[in-house]
Amino acid sequence: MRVKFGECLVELVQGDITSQQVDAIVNAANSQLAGGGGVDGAIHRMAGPSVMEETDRRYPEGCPTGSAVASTAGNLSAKHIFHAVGPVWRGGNGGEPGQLQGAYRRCLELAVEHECESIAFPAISTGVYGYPMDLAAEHSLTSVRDFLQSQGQPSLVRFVLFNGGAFGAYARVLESMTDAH
Ligand code: AR6
Repeated sequence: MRVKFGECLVELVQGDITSQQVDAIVNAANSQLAGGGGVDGAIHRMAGPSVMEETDRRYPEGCPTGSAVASTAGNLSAKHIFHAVGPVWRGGNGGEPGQLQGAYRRCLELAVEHECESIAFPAISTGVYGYPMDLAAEHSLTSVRDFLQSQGQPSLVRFVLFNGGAFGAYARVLESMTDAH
């Protein structure tokens, strides 16, 4: 599914984020940048050890929740990895929506700073961190739409959803945004 916001395209695909041909791939990291399972495990396995060496050296303090930091992409075909730290879901009253939106926004800022035309996101926080998929779809797509409407770049934002349930949740929200605008 593809929707245009001004000159920018938002695209939903079902698949594996590590195989995307884009300028920047976003990792769903933890605030220690310590690696782990899910997207984080898959990205570090495919990228190779140079990426963890780089984040250890450049970001010894890690990265706060709701933000992101950049590294090179090792063996991946992308030029950059943006390591984004989404919130752990604790019921929704602990500032989780703002933190999730902040993580997406910071990645888009990094994309502009690094002159990326295309960026691929996973559904940050919806795995181990337990963010409900339908709310994650709404909050992340709102953040991306608002950024694209105000900044007019990057040209392509792709969400890579791992299964049909995630794809359906994102598609429903994106569809409702096209009705509205
Ligand atoms: N490509 C695309 N999506 C994927 C892939 C993949 N290869 N693998 C899993 N997903 P998670 P989080 C989906 O748990 O919730 C790690 O241990 C998955 O189905 O990767 O932000 C980190 O180190 C889910 O919908 O990230 C952190 O400690 C989504 O990606 C912690 O988990 C995110 O799931 C971060 O948890």
